[in-house]
Amino acid sequence: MPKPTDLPVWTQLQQHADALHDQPLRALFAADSERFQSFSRHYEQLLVDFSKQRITADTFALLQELAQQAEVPAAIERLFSGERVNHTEQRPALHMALRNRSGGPLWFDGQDVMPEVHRVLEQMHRFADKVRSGAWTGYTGKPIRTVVNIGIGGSDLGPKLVCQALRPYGDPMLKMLFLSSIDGAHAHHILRRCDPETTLFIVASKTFTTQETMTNAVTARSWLLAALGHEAAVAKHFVAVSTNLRAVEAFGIDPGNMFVFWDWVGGRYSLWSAIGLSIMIYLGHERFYELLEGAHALDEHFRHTPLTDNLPVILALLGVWNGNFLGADTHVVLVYDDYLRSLASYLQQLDMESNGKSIDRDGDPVSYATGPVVWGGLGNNGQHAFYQLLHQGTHQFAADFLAPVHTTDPVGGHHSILLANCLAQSQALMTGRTADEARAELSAQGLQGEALEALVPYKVFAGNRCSTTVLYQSLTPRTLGMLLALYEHKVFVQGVIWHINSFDQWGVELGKQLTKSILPQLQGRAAPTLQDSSTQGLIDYCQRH
Ligand code: G6Q
Repeated sequence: MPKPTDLPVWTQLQQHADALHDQPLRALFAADSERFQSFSRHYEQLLVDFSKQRITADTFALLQELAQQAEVPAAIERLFSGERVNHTEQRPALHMALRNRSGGPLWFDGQDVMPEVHRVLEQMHRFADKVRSGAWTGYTGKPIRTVVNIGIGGSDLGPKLVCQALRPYGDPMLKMLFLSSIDGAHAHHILRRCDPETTLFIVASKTFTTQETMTNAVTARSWLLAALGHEAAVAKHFVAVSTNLRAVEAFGIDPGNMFVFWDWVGGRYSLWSAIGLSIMIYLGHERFYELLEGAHALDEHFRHTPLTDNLPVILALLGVWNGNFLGADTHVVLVYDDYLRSLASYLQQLDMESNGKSIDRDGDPVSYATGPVVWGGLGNNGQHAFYQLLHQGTHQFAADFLAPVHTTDPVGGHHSILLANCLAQSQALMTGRTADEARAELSAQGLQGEALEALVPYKVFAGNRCSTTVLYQSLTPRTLGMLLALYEHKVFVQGVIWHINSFDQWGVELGKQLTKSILPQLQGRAAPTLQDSSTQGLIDYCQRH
């Protein structure tokens, strides 16, 4: 696979970006009344409007050419055919198998992985049904009322996002809690909300060695045993989700209460696997399958749709255009949907852990920007907080607005006001306000002369800030599955173009190793080893105080 900067089209895009510099978005809209039709695409319940991106028909054609020259279609086929696309760990990335609802096979190393996927799905299905119906009881015979997922990173963010997002579909009798941080305050506050007799802990860890998860699991087990007084209670209140059978047994969880997944599922791509057990318990198996079906529909779209209409490919190309040619180094996710309040954090991991890389697939340092800083949150709240920077700050950014056309909670006129805010913000970012417009507005408010002129510069909005708007008709399990798969594949395509491996995460290792050398010192169990003076100073301060 080629390096992007070696592709002829890369230079053409640079020249094109320079030429486009003087054409504001406003002018592009004024010149073409069909701009929305040209630069928006539908797929099932999704509408993706990218007409507020700084592109022309030429830009779009050049970006398509970039995808061709970067051999994106061949890379998609390699992904789906189970090649070891994660070359540094010698693994495929076959999360699409977890939601493959076609009945057809998906292969890895000459073996169809689907029978195993179905086996575990059925095991989850049986277990989830028992918990939901009350047939599975705690040690003292009471039904489960609280489910605590203990996991971190990929073993936390996905299940938490989906349970929050699909709350209207969840069992109102079940309280869903997510324990992730090593901060004892998190365990303390979660356990305070649990009744040991009716709580089920799901220890979710691919490796079953993660310090935070194992420490929280041990704490939860001690808490349970202190309350219920018998080791046998563990089997009724703890289940495990992992790829590591030995570690699960060593922890004391009955292998019969273990749900497996496989090395070819990356942590941040794992909510579709047994890591989604909490989701299935909360929503029930039918809704969980609908979530998988939505993601599968998007997988099919991604695999079979020509590049010009292929939503993940389009989003990926726009990200590359903004990041590598227009100078945007952050990507802000602005969500007008309270149920998706954790989406920005979820996408932050998906994108930044996948594409926050600076060594390419040949082992060479890259000479171009790769994954952006991803941030954001609830858009309407953000308007009263950080949007100032978006409208009048000095940073270049790209934005995604997301909103549902229909709300699940029709309360008075709230939803149209919410949508109006969403649409107004992307419009304001795009059009801005000229000095003449600011002057006219101030004058209409009764200001004149020097007082008016002094305020004008502050009232000007440069505009020309680009965004994509993703509307979905309503947030169902199916649409959520589609949305998440949309972003997964976008991230993959960008990794292909940037010639990096989106499926490893070596960058998280060093801090873990250093923690192990600092901890014994902090606990006073070891003599000081050779730390730098800052780290040693901080250790000493903690010990003194
Ligand atoms: C995700 C990462 C990371 C991982 C956590 C938890 O892609 O690998 O976020 O999910 O570190 O790991 P375990 O599931 O092994 O506990």
